[in-house]
Amino acid sequence: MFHFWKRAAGLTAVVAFALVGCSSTAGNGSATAPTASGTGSGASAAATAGSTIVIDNFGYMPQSLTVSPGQKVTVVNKDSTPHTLTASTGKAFDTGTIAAKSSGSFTAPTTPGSYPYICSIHQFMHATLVVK
Ligand SMILES: [Cu+2]
Repeated sequence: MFHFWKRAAGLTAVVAFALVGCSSTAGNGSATAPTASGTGSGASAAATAGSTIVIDNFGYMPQSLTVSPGQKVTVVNKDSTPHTLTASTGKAFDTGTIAAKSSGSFTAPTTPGSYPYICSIHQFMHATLVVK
């Protein structure tokens, strides 16, 4: 009888541990605070954007860059992973692979318009080049 009670108590402890594990995971999932850090320097980044696109942490900055027709655009890859900057349609422009911690460039299309682009290696990365 004593042994049975001891086993039951052990099982209860395991279940309680599992529940704690679940609830702490849910707590982490709902905490969205860490994304706030990038927005503070937005004003200064826009002021110096010019015709340079920066790739940092699997994202393009700025998300929309306006350039003149045929303008040269420099692309700086700050990640430790190779990336490309490739027009989504029509092959209007393509930097080819830009090595980690390196930079590349491309020439903007001469036809005004809005050109979405992606990284051909990580196709979830996307932003837009506006020519006008
Ligand atoms: Cu990439």
